[in-house]
Amino acid sequence: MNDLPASLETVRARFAEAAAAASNEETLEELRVAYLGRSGEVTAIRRGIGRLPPPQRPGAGKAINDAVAAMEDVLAQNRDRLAARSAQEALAQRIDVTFPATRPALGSLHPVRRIIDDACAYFERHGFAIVLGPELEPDYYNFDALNIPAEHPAREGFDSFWIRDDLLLRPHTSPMQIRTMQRHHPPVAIVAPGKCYRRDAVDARHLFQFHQIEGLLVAEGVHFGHLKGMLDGLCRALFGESQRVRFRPSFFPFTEPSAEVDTTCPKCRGEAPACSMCGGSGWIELGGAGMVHPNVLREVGYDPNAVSGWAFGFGAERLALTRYEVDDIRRFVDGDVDFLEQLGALA
Ligand code: FA5
Repeated sequence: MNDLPASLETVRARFAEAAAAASNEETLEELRVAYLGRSGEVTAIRRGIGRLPPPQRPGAGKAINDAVAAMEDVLAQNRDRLAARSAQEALAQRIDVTFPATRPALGSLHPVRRIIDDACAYFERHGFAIVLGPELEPDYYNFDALNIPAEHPAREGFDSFWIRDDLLLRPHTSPMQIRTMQRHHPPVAIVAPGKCYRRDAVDARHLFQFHQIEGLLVAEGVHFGHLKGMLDGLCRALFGESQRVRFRPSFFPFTEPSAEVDTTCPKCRGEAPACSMCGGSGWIELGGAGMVHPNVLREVGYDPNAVSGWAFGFGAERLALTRYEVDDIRRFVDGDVDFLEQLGALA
């Protein structure tokens, strides 16, 4: 035990080196047990004191106590080091709940969808039901039942994409008049929105696939004034209170009398001779309308002497063009997200 200070110093240095290399609390604890525990190295040295001559014992005891105190300091310092490191790691991984979040892109309803919803909501408020029908229709529903017999020239305007000899993609939503009346006794009050197809060349006013909103009211004593009132109200609900509606005489085989319905050009209100929306006329055409033809009522088993009705069919894209003052219908289908976002912001 004469070299006690030297061997204590070696043990202490080894211990300090191992403690500095420890990467977690468990390793530090293992070191403490291996050096300072009941069977640890320093404890074994302490046990040797008893074999020393009595005068040397106090000095040896003090040297060992000093070494143990120094090693406990080393342990404490390394515990602090590890605790500081894990606090720093936790800070690095911390989720800052006060940090402004990245807003997910929510999108918005397509302007055509929105105008269809708004038109339907207007009619629902007046007690109409919303009905949907097939986009592929037999020519019976598209033509014959609508008073357009084979070889009738009106078929040409509605010519569409034929899937079979007797089946085509519907060119208008008017077949829903027949389907509704065949299923229900009068009175009926429905709105039928949906896709339509025509082999029209695509330009600023035409698409080959577009949407129409069909309306039908049949009951006792229904007259043209009711139609005018409802469509006037629709335009004011969709475009604003100052909006006006104009009816021009027209022809549809399934209505008599028939009319084309126009609404005030929202862009120039008739005051710009070179207006890009209405061409200077001051009016935008929305679609056709009229009193349901007696032949159509008879076809579905209704008595034209007992009930009368009106119907209309508006182009939904034309409504959206009018509301958003867009001058080219193709803007609605060319997938330009910036354009759609601008209109979405006008919701
Ligand atoms: C009809 O389709 C009739 N079924 C409307 C009707 C219903 C009249 C009930 C009487 C009673 P028309 O072919 O005019 O009518 O079309 C109506 C509207 O659909 C047009 O005014 C226009 O707004 C829209 N439309 C027609 N073709 C296209 C197209 N290629 N692209 C975009 N919109 C169109």
